[in-house]
Amino acid sequence: MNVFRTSALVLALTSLTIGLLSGSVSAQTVMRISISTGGDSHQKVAIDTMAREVEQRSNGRYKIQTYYASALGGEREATEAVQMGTQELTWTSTGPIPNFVPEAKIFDVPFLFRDYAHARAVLDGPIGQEMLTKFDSKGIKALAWGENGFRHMTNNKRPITGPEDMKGLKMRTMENPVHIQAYKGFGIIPTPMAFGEVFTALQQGTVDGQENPLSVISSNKFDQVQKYMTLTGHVYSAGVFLMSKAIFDKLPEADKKIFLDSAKVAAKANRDRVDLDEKNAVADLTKKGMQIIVDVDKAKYQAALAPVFADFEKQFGKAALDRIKAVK
Ligand code: EAX
Repeated sequence: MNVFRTSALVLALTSLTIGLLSGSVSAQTVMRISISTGGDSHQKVAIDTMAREVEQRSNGRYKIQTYYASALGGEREATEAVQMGTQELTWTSTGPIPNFVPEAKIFDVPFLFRDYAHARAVLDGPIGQEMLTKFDSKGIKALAWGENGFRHMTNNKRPITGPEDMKGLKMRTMENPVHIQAYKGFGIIPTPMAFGEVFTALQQGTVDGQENPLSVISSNKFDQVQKYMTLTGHVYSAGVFLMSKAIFDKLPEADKKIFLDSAKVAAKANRDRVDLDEKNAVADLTKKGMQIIVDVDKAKYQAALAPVFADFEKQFGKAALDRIKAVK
């Protein structure tokens, strides 16, 4: 029996070697990509599409393993791993990005983007494309902008009918300095935390609430741990496909194009799923028991942030903010 096994193994190894040398069997490069959100989500669509597109376009020369629900760490850890080259790819919201590319934090300014069409036009236009190049010097290749969505306030204490209702609420925030400064402007007590800890923190009452897009709230079942939501849409949360620059730079030109083109296709699928969630999530979450305030006077929330906006104009320059607002 052993003789038979040994000769079969030798035969297999020999044919593999011949295949590899003749190019008829190409070696497969395995890579990993991760997201922080669990469940059937817009972020899952993003990385599943990325994996499928790269494998198909490379005829299987690249295999991308997909990891969900912070399995490879939170967004900040995953971005650090990509920067160090210990992880090849990740999809992340721009939440932790200011820690890597400070210039990108302008996109986190509350009420900067009018709606999805405006946000996508900015990101896909000169301003957004130029911003992608700012990742290069940080050891990160930003392949394409994805989308997390407009963020809304949820909590367990009380319905938020206006900015005054947020005073004193202990809210989980992303590890994002622009968000933290803005939410303090509402009188919120901010608690920065990686996404993987949020559900438990809400369940245990460590924090009163959090803020996230409908797609995230829905796919992570926050209706089970949050009673009230107000569709404040106070921040547009972009997503971004990141790759280790060291690994990207070593790719043959044709393969670089495969990764860039695949990320663009994945970004479209990502945005399409956000559009779908935006249509369905409010009715679905209401059915599951959340009390949702839909008619929101955003001007009131913007007025409450006037002092913070004055500081953001100093931080980013009024011209830079106006340039984004002026995009049609
Ligand atoms: O998966 O950390 C956050 O709130 C971000 O929105 C993250 O993408 C959620």
